[in-house]
Amino acid sequence: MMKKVNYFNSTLNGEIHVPGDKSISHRAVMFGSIANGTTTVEHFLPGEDCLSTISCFEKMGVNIQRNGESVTIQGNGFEGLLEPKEILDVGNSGTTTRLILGILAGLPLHACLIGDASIAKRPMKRVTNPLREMGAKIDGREDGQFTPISIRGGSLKGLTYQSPVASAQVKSAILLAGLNGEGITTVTEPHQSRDHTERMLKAFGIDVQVEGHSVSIEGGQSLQATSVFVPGDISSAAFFLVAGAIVPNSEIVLKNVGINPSRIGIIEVLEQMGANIKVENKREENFEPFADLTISTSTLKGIEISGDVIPRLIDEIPIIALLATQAEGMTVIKDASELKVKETNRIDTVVNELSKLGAVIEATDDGMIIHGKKGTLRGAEVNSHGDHRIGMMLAIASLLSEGDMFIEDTEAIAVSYPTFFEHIEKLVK
Ligand code: SPQ
Repeated sequence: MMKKVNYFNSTLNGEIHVPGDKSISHRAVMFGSIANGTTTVEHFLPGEDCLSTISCFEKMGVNIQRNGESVTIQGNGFEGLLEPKEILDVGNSGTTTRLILGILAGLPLHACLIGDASIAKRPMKRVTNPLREMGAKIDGREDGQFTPISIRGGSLKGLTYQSPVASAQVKSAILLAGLNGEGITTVTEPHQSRDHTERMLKAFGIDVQVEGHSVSIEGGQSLQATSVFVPGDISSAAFFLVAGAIVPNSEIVLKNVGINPSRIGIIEVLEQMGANIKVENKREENFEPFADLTISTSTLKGIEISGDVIPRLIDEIPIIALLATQAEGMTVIKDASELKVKETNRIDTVVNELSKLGAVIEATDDGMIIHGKKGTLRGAEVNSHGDHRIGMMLAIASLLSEGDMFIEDTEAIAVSYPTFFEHIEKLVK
């Protein structure tokens, strides 16, 4: 669907609660499904990706009741999962695909996974290869690189794995398989990726050892059901953090946003660029910290974003690119070639779509260079290309773009932020 928006010359003021964290919502359903007992989840994200996860576990016989943002899962341990009679449809969700493969790797079941056109292009050997090394039988298009993928699990041996990429999905898939492996499974990453799996497994009673960038787990442990509160998603909050900083005369308060240290690269970048951002009321539940964030219109300067911080803000790079167009000077983003294997090639889509608005931005092999303050952006016909984060970035860009903006394929936004446009409307004055 093509959506016409024109928010030019508006200000943004007020308070919102962004929806629940997508990574944590997925894990709550998955871990609840393999735990013993009844798990309850509050402030679950009812986005399409997490609904795909629910539907996959329902197809494996798990009783899951959802009432809006509250979910109850009756888990019967790993053994409670049944061989699915139907194909598991993972929709647009990389997290669902890769973590389910890890869960199924150690079970004596056969399952087939399929997703949408974007999932069909995302690399899966990063998980299928180590899971095969542990003993799972996996086949799929191009030798298990792409969906459709079929898996027949079985007895696994523990693995010591040095991951070539910092990826929470790779780490999580291997650790989940390791729960059914013989002995100890250790995953070491080049940089730390988000650690929601480690934190939530602890909440479900699992002993997880973390040392530097290595995480280890001993096979044979079982998960005990618990209650999970899902904090607001910092990756969703990021769109309004940036909007509050770049739209004149604005101030936005974002309540209960997750501030897990492995996710707060966006706050670090905003602070380094000179933004007025406050983090208040810090609290923690189930080992996940959250806080209230306040952002107001700021004078920004360009910076270099590279190295260790990249995994802490990988999903925020599209909106950071827009932020950089409003900063004084140049912003250089490096070491981010993982962007090429997300819902779209996010280096190319960001550069192409922002260029249509008149931004001065170049793609590099592992990131992009953005030249800030090169004149007012102008409305144009743009396209999310089915990528929720690109769609939201373009809608925020319309706040600073003169004239009408026509955004193709805004439906994609429902993957992670179904109430996104309602929240813009609530804040726009
Ligand atoms: O689930 P999916 O499609 O991979 O979603 C994205 C997103 O932008 O929402 C990436 F495209 O987030 C990933 C994130 O990039 C979610 C995730 C997780 O929940 O474990 C981890 C990151 O990916 P990776 O490859 O670093 O593991």
